[in-house]
Amino acid sequence: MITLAIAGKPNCGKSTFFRAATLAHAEIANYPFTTIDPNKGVAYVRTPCSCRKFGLNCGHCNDGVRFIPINLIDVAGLVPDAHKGKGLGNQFLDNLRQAHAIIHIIDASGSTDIEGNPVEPGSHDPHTDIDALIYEMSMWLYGILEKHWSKLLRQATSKTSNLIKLIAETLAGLGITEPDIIRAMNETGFDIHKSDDKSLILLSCALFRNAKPMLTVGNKIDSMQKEKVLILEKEGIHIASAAAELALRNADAAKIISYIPGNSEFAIINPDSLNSAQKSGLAGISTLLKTYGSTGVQSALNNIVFSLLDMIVVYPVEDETHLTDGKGRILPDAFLMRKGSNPKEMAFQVHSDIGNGFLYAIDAHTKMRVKESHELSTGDVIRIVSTAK
Ligand SMILES: Nc1nc2c(ncn2[C@@H]2O[C@H](COP(=O)(O)OP(=O)(O)OP(=O)(O)O)[C@@H](O)[C@H]2O)c(=O)[nH]1
Ligand SMILES: [Mg+2]
Repeated sequence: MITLAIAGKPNCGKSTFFRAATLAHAEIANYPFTTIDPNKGVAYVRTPCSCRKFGLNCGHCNDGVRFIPINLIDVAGLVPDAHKGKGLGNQFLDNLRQAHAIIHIIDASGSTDIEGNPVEPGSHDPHTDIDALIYEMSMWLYGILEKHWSKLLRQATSKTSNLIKLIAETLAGLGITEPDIIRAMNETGFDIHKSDDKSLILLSCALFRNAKPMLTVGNKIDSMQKEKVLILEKEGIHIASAAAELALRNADAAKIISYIPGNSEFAIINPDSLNSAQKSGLAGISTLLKTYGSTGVQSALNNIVFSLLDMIVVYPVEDETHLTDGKGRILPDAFLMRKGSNPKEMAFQVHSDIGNGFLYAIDAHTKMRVKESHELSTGDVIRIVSTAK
């Protein structure tokens, strides 16, 4: 399953974002290092369900909106020099190992300093937090690489191809692959014969960038002037209010409102049951939704999975006429796969036996056979025919 890690300096709203996205418990408070041990939970990406294209109601979506699970990890805050052990040190950076991508939360309202201490709103420039986090993560990776560097160079016997393999073996636990290393070497003009500290640091930065795509999320927009939020958005920062999303999801869970995550509106179920604080809270969030289109939490998750990680959604079925599995359930599974995946890879995602016994596949839209090498598209419903049951 895809895993995303939420990272950022202390007190920027990581746990609030995590709770809003998962409804799992996580401590939230206005001081640094509230979170020490990572919180882990299940969040969802949102996609139009393919059942509607067939005029069906699968029973696994919310009015045609399908939610597909992903893992989310909320880690401890990261302060300058964390890679040298400052703050909670770099132990939690290890939590990033398993992440396919990183959600970098910044406090866009500028109401916390670089170490997460509350300051006068607007007095801290959130842009500085972006570079600080990238620097810490890159230096952490550099630290790992540097520890092994002289041994790796010796074993590589001056051959770049050997070195690439050896680095990949050393960093395999971080999800860093040979193509990541080749790209990073090309980007930085790495030369095995001139590898000094500086070139190794540059390589580490590029490696991190390639291996762990990152979306910067400017949080706390509910406490900011619209003009300032729009400037950040223009700069390519994804804007969000995790607090607003958390309030909406909690109110939906309590049946106070009806809200589908990612929507630009919600409905109050019983207006007479609300006290005045609830009424004004919801009115404020309603204005925020009208102003920015959504709270930005769901769209952040979607953006990472579908844009940065380039995933598509495909649905395996056993019966391409009724779109059912062996138990008669309509489109019970929705898989996230890398763009460019083919039916045989999809068969392996269902089960390794199904993949090994792959014969051919049928596209439920066209009812035609598709080749093992056919590139799948998002929304495809595919029957896999395999010798394995
Ligand atoms: N106004 C506003 N406040 C928020 C938002 N998200 C979080 N906060 C507040 O920011 C403070 C820190 O929130 P947390 O979620 O605990 O932050 P964190 O990044 O997990 O903090 P650490 O675990 O200490 O690193 C709390 O007072 C939250 O209520 C938001 O979207 N808007
Ligand atoms: Mg926290």
